[in-house]
Amino acid sequence: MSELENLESEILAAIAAASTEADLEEVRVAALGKKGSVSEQLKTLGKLSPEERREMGPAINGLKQRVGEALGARREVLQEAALNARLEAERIDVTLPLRAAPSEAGRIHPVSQVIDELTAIFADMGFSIAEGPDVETDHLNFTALNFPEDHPARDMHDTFFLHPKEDGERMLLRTHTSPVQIRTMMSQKPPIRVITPGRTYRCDSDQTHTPMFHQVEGLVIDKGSHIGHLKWVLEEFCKAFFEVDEIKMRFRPSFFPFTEPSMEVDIGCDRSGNEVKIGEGDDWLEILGCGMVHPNVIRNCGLDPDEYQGFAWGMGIDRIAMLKYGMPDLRAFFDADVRWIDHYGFRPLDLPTLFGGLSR
Ligand code: 2NL
Repeated sequence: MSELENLESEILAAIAAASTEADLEEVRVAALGKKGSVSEQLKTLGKLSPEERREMGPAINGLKQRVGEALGARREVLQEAALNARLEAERIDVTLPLRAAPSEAGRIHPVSQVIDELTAIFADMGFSIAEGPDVETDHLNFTALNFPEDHPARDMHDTFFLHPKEDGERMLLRTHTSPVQIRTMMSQKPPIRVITPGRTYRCDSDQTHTPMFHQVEGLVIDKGSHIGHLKWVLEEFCKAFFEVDEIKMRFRPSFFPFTEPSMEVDIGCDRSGNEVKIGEGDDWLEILGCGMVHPNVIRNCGLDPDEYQGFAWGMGIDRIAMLKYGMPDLRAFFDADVRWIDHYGFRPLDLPTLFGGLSR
């Protein structure tokens, strides 16, 4: 075999062996590049005699052309193989379900859900929502509510106090939402119908108590409001909230400094199974406290107790949320565990309404 034939078979073998376009490019440079083996052969033509050149010229150029064609053919094969491999690797199943958008994947905390439900129920009865600051004065949290100076609830052990201000006044974290209702009575003329959902704080932490918890209170002040109205409002609320047609309620005498008379309210329930069922059975469950607003409280807000009277109630939102949605552990409410909120949370666009259903 001549030198040229040897070179040609070597190059064609290298082309056939190249398995990627990058390998093939190396073969091309080694053969047809400036210093490539075929190019070096072409350079020898200048030194040959005219006769030799007439023979070798077409032979080397023929080699160059065949190598070029082989490179082109191999490149096409490799390109097609690369494309097929990519199509195979990037294959997608367009029939798979979509991943949820962030607005779909987010969840509403059960406490927020219950506040929205309470809002829907009481708005329907003509109540407004009132809100106030978490940091309150001793006067609005205790004194205006007829707590005596030495009442145990004012104790350091139950109430979070802030450092005293320069004038000596000690602010505190509200222990109930009642100061919001005091503010409402001081700033609005009756008739008053408000509910006050919000955060409240007590120095208490165990299985069933967290230092921050949620409360909702209700207040009605008018000239002729009486205990019969109170009973009706609470019955309608309980039926709507627990989404049952009938519910048994029991009013027991109790004591709060800010109401007279004061009552605690139990609802009928069934505890025979694993969970508490509301609206059936022969057991009782305490869910709220209430009463007729004490005349001292009405007077402390600048209203005449001989002209105006009313009723109020209060209950724990976290507790009724646990009851309604069967969540066994209060502390999980504030752990910010995404697995818990995925399980117990509510869809962001399913707003509770009386016509659409509170919890569906
Ligand atoms: C309970 C009991 C109650 C009130 C809260 C209230 C507010 C004002 C005047 C009179 Cl401004 N009363 N609120 C009344 C009775 C009971 O809460 O057990 N809460 C968890």
